[in-house]
Amino acid sequence: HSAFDWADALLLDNELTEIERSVQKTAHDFAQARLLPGITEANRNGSFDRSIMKDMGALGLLGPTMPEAYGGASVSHVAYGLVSHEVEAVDSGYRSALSVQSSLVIHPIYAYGSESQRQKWLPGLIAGDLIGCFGLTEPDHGSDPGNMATRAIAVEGGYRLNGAKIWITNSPIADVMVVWAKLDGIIRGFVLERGMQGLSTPEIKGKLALRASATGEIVMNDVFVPEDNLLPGVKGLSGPFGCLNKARFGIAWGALGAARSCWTAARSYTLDRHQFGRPLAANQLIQRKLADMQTEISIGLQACLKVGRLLDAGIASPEMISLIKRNSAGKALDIARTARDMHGGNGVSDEFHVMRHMCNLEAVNTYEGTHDIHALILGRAQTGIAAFA
Ligand code: TGC
Ligand code: FAD
Repeated sequence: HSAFDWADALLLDNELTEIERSVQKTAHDFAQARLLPGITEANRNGSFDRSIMKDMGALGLLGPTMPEAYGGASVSHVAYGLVSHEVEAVDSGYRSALSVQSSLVIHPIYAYGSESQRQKWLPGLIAGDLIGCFGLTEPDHGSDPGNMATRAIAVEGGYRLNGAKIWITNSPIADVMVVWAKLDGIIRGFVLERGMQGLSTPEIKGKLALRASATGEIVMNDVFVPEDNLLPGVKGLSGPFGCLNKARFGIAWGALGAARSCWTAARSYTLDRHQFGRPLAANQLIQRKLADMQTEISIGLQACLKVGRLLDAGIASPEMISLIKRNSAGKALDIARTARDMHGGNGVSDEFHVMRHMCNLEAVNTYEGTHDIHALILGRAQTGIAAFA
């Protein structure tokens, strides 16, 4: 038999292609060298440095599955998942910025946009010169976006939009905003640009999660949007949900990156720290916690890999993505809470990182469909009964 690698118990690395391994290494080295050193200060100050997006773009980490014709790296969904995993190992806020840009802005412009819209926005977004955001959630419609109140009406040369989106990652710093609104009762996607009259993006202050990510509103007061900024290729809820499928897939990989950091931190800490004359790690209770973390992360990543291969083969279903998003986010949150506990008093200090991950994962468990909403999606799929309402 071969030796057991505790850090990669089920040999995920063996399943990757050469290209995927090299993308993972690029993302890992970038995250550790460029993101990790500043994260504690950024989290304390609640600040996001927009040059991070340019640096990600320069390495091909934004919209990595996009064709080369638009500046993309044209790599697999698994490679995209690995990028999310490595970036979120440092902070879920940085992975949020990457997810929104890649899955919620670049993807819809590519999948639903005209050729001229692709040419206009994709190269800048993929390079990180432009920052995008995605407005679906509203103050009164979060889990139930189908009942959104934002309206578009047709006017000479385009549309007028009225409404408000809330909890929007990157809205305060975004140059372009993919906004979903009802036009004659049907949900359509519009690309708004900073500077349009009547458009504002106030920042949300006082967050106790994802502090290193900018979050805000998109307030639209009679905003005129030219005809050229309507995404022609999609109508109805399947538009925003088609984007969410991609983002939720990346989050499933990402949350386990945060979990991995918490697990390995708890392992190192309990090996180093002595109480009662021996390492904490010598205790059965501690080892059991480490074994549970290793098990959930290893199994969870195999599920992400499986769904990634199915996505690349074009045969993944949205329910599979709900299953892994829910599993990864929920398990990662449990792991982060346990790792925080295993660090004792030091665990509440930001210098040890685990509590920051724990707070972030509360939001990760909520956004992109809450843990319970994904349970209801899976419940509907197996009973045929929609329990939402
Ligand atoms: P339902 O009847 O289920 O479906 C309506 C139409 O949509 C289609 N559809 C999908 N299409 C593609 N992919 C999916 N996953 C789809 N799910 C549904 C469906 O086929 C149907 O199409 P058609 O053509 O027949 O009309 O709609 P419902 O209103 O009953 O939906 C229920 C529910 C709960 C599943 C859905 O509303 C839901 O998923 N809610 C959660 C909302 C959510 O996830 N919001 C995320 C906002 S973005 C965000 O959080 C970004 S944070 C990112 C970061 O910072 O990293
Ligand atoms: P609600 O829908 O009000 O849910 C509250 C609680 O009720 C939850 O526990 C939920 O599970 C439960 N619940 C709701 N309906 C049911 C039901 N039928 N049965 C049982 N339980 C139910 N949105 C965007 O559009 N773009 C973004 O970029 C974005 N970024 C975000 C960033 C952050 C930091 C956060 C926190 C959120 C972000 N969101 C974004 C919004 C996010 O998607 C929503 O918060 C999420 O979908 C939940 O909606 P809600 O907050 O209105 O909660």
